[in-house]
Amino acid sequence: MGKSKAGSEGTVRLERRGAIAWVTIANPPVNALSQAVRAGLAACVEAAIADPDVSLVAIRGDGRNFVAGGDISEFDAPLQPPDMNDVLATIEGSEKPVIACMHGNALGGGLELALACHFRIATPDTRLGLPEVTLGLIPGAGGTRRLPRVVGAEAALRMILDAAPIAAAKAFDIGLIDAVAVDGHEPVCERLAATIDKTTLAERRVGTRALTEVQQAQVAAAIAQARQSVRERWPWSGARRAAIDAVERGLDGSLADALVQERANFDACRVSGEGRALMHMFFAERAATRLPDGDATTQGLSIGTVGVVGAGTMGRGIALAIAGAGVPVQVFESDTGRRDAAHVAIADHFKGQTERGRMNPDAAQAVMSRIVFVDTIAGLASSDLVIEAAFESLPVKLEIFAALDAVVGPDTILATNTSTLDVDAIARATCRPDRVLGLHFFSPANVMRLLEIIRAPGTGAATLRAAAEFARRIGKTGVIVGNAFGFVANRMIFEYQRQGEFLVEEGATPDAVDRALVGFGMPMGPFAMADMAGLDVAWWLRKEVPAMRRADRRQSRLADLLCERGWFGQKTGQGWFRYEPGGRKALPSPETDAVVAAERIRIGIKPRAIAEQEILDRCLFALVNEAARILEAGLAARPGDIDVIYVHGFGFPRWRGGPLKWADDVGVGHVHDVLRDWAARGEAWLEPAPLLARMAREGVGFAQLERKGWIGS
Ligand code: T1G
Repeated sequence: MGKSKAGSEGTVRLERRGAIAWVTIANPPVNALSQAVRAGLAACVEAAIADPDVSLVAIRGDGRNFVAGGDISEFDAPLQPPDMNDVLATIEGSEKPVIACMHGNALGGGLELALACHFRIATPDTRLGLPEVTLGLIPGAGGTRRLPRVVGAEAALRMILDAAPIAAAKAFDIGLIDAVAVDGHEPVCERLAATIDKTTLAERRVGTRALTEVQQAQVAAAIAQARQSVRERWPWSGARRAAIDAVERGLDGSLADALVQERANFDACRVSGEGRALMHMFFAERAATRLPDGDATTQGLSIGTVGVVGAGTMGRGIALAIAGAGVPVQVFESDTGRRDAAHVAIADHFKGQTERGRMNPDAAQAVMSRIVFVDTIAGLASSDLVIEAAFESLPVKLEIFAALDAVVGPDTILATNTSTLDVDAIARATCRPDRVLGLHFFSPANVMRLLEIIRAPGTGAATLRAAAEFARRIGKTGVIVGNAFGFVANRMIFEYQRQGEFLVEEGATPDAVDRALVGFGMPMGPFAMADMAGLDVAWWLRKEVPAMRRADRRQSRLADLLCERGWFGQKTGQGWFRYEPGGRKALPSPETDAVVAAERIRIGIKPRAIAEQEILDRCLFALVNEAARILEAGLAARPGDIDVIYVHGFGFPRWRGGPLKWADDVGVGHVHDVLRDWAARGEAWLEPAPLLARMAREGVGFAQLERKGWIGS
């Protein structure tokens, strides 16, 4: 599991001002409750309680956050003392009132710390939550015991299962905090220090408090509703089931028993496949735009104004993503008709959003006002970043980049949204190759979070850093990848889909292949996904891009045969599946089956029954094998980057940690052996990549590759 710079150190300061002891947690950047912080917190609270001049202990966080939770990087081993529950027992058992002064993020162990305090206040910006299940964990420091006693079982279970933080105002409404500190923490603490009645402390000790009659009355329904919602929304989430069990056990009985049970459930989650996978994803997402150490010192460029070239589907989607993140964007489109069509399409988009209640009219108007169309490329002259989203033709793009070179400033970053062309060829055609890179958005660009940041050989570190920061700012999950055909996401999906088509040639149906992969956890199967994207897109690529039709690889004609009949998928009502007019439900298509049957005869394949396991092995191990080829070529810096790409780009189940984390769990040796067996049966392209063979030979998993130095070697 990843390590972050947060949590490895951390200190806690104690300073007394008058009768108030201020205990400040300082463990940048998020004040994670590392071992050092837990020890420091215990020492400072004990010292404050022992100080005769102290009448109130106030706990707060340094920097932008209160406390973002337990230190996740410590969870790949048994927790080290001091145990957070012991630290919280000292706080809750104190004879002097302890108040949690929250701001920024108060999440996980941070909120559990606040729940053990006798009073809780938060500035208006505070976000309070127990997001542990997103890590495959459960609250492990009394949250499943204390939260239901403060807000009731129903609200507590909703917070734990949804894992969505709530704002300070909402927290006040449900009784989670005692006050919204609109004028800062100090005035509230000073008032409290002067008026506190120590006799009331006992009832403020939440952990030992009994449920009220009202709270007791809602328990059965709340638990039943919680279990039902997990069955319906998160059937794969063992953590959510474990959290409900802990809450249910903690509703009665002693605090000590409840904490023992909660910790047992927490530890079981911590070592579970789901927990390892989700914690892997947490760190992998944050590492995916990290530059190699040598580049890390490079001062970045700042991106204020952004231009987009092209108002087609991608250009509009990119403009919507940027404007939706609060960044003004100018769109250059030379063709009046396309410019007008874009205006209409954007207005329709927001009309639909407001009519469906997804956006209020004022917010929609604010976003629309950030999108300005210009009719000359000179209109983009003041841009700090220009994203080209024009027709997928190298001559067209070279002409655009030459024109941009002439009008924008010397430090302006020029990005191409190409999905198939050589970013290096485009960069070398400009006078600023160090400021040129690819920003590969996925359609629809205003919805899909993945953004491949394509690093050409000449792309400068400052440019990459600026692009990575820009990706975060517009809510995208950026991943820096190398410049080769298909980059990473499409290169892998091509192999996955090719195996699916081979399986249909050999006897499977599109529906059987899709059902097998949906059963694995994919949101859609390869054939329904292709029908949704439009078969004509890949058809055009196969005709225009030689790399799509390599002679050294088995090719299937099935998709071409469908396209030659004008069957492009959902958009034409017929593709791999059939669709009712205006419908999107994939229905078996006798016409497609007839085309497949005829093709089998033409190529001399006698259809056979194909087991589900074969479908999974060939489609998913093909992904892993292509990823190994990408890593050995150094086109991705780390296996986790590929996991992030595939989870965010194609919905690989996050709770499996992405294809390479999953391959490690399955066993690289097993993956290798299955691929080798298929290669021996004629599937030449399933021959294990040299890197995969080496890993299998030496018993090395993807998680060890960075340390081994085998990436790009
Ligand atoms: N532990 C360790 N490192 C953490 C961390 C954590 N809880 N949270 C963040 N980091 C690192 C992160 O890897 C990155 O490192 C840096 O801090 C900045 O993070 C005991 C068991 C708070 C909303 O799930 O949601 O409490 O890449 O880029 O965008 O019962 O961090 O710089 O080396 O995300 O400003 C529950 C996780 C934990 C919250 C801030 N808490 N964190 O977002 O910064 S389990 C969470 C976040 C727990 C208890 C249970 C976000 C943030 P690096 P960042 P950000």
